[in-house]
Amino acid sequence: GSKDLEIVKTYLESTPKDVLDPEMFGLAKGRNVFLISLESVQSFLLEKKIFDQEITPFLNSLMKNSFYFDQFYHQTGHGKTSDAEFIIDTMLYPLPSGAVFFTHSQNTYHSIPNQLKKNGYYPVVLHGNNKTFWNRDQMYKTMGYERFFSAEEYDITEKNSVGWGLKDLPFFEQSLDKLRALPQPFYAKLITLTNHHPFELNPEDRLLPPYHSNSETLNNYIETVRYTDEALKHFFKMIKTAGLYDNSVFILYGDHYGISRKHRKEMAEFLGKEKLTPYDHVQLQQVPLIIHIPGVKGRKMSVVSGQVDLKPTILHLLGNDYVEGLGFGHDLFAVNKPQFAVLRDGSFVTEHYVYSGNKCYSKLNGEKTDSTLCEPFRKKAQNHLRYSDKIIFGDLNRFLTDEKS
Ligand code: GP9
Ligand code: MN
Repeated sequence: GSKDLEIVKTYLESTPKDVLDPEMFGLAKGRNVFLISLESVQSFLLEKKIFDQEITPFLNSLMKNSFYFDQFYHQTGHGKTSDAEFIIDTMLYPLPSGAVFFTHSQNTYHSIPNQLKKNGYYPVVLHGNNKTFWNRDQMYKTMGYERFFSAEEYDITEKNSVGWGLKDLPFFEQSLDKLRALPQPFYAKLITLTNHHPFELNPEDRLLPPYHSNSETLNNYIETVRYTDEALKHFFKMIKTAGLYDNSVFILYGDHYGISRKHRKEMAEFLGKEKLTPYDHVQLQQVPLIIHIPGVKGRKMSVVSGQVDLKPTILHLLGNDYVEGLGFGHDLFAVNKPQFAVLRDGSFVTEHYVYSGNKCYSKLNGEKTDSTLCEPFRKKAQNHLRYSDKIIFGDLNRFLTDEKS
């Protein structure tokens, strides 16, 4: 136990500390937080048109008034949505196999909610699925959430459901009623659902002309992403009407990919490429990250980063100069943010390289390059994953005190 703790601590202490941007530190202090999980939304659809129509018109316009990260990667494994939640709340990686929400729900985690409660925040989760899915009811208690509004607290009918359940628009509508009744400031995680494989949608919710590739999955995906985008547009309107907009901060992220490798032929066609290489596959793991702070203009942030970086970013934005717990993230606004994202399968991205399947690619043009150029980063990637696994398997966070060290 404690020997591993020393090894991990020594490693973490050997890495450079975040040099915070004073303009960003505490910028959203005391505001409500809307953390919105965009089910299966990948970045390749952003700012893209089919038949001359935008697929994500609302997100595209929101991005223009936000901090928008165009090199942000998901880092999930078998635990899918729950892995994304885990990474964000703990700045740890998910496990090499299985879902940490199931296997390690009794560990100690210095999660975002656990730390924010000390700032007077009220952390909640809202999601229109059964509370036991991904063992959420257990894990959310461990993570320090005060309330979990799950399917049983929503009015779910045949009419307002499709595919996996409650459609995103009625989900947002009913969620707003619940949010209005909460103590403020709240930290609310809202998990969308309609854009989930196999991407079913009612005819009246289809807002784009049908796309015709040989992949029914891709065709449907484009429509459901468009639907979720529309639901978000309405949600923002409702939030403004409710008077909750100005004193809040909005963080929207894609949880993981929606289109698997199986559809690479149709994806290549969609992207106008001859074929997709392992380099392209890694680049397709980019998911949206939009941090919208009403009253702040924002800008495009081209920093190689991943979900693990969200915890320090959120805590710093809310005015915490200390981030509790052992973990691997770096503030996305830090002046010295390392340009680095490792995926759970060991692939990684740096400022100049993309590494996948034992091959090193130039990030600029996707061509194979001398693998010794990737070597130092490969070691770093392995260390991150290995030490993160040690922390989870050994429940090492339980040995830390809550106090600043
Ligand atoms: C289910 C939702 C989707 O509650 O989170 O789960 P996923 O299959 O994407 O992990
Ligand atoms: Mn998901």
